[in-house]
Amino acid sequence: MKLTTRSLIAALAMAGSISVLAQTMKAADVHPPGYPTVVAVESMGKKLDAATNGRIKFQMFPGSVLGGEKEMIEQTQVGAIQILRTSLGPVGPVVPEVNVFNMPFVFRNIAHMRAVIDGPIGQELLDKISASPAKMIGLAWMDGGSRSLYTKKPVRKPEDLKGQKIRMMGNPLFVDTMNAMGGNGISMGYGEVFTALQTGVLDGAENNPPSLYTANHFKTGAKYYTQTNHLIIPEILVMSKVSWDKLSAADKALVKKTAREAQIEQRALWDKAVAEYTAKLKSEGVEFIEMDNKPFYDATAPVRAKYGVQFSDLMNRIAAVK
Ligand code: GTR
Repeated sequence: MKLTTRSLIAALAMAGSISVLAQTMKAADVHPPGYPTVVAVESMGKKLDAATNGRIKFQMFPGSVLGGEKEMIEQTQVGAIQILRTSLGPVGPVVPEVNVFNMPFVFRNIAHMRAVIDGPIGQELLDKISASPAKMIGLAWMDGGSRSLYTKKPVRKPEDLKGQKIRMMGNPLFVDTMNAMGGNGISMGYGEVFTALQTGVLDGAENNPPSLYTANHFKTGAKYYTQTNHLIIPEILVMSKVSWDKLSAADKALVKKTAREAQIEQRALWDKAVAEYTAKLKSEGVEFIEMDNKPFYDATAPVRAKYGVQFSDLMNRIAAVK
């Protein structure tokens, strides 16, 4: 039998060593090119390309071109997307254990969230995702800052939210959070929010400054940005288990290493983006409303009680992280 490269590759593939095959992994994100998460994942792809002599590469699909986060999570589960950067919010319905990080005011501030995700609890949650039946491997965390409310009418206290329809990410926990905060929580994909704000289907939404700016939501009249900081949700980089299982042990280690480097790179880019987009929003006339967020914290206590009961030990451990 003549042994051509092609027949050798085919034989190896049949023998299960298919990681020798060059593969371009589809990487997806709802954010546009240039956004910190997109840049960090692209740079991870370049490192993998260089380290494997082109055997593993990423092709980035930014700006929701492959769908919203719910749809992209589903595609990742079946292996149609290989690398996904998503908020942890919409992961909650498929891996309920991660909801501990999705609870309102579970982190005191960004520094606290970072200390938790960088430590053993962060690793435990990544491992829980990988071990769950969701068919996704938790590779690394990314920073999604702190989410606050933006509305067409100024809001300073829970009573001001009465009757206001506020978009929340797809997870019943967030709808309950908004209802507890005084508004009417409406679950909707990120890509639909702009039109819904414009047409009056929504009165507001909530997010961090880079998202508020890059998704143009502030251009719909939702220009009052109330600093509730009610959700500090880390974002996550996951790989489809279907693709992961095809990698050699050495490639798995390389993917994990470069993912961790992407986490570090994204954090630095994120801090710059928050400063830059906060300044841009202000210069576009967005009013940042500083207020006491304790009434919002108090109002969401029943949500922490309802969803947190299954995580009480973990929540104590999170609270104990300095
Ligand atoms: C952004 C986050 C996205 C997405 C979006 C949303 O802050 O980076 O992953 O979750 O919010 O509100 O849907």
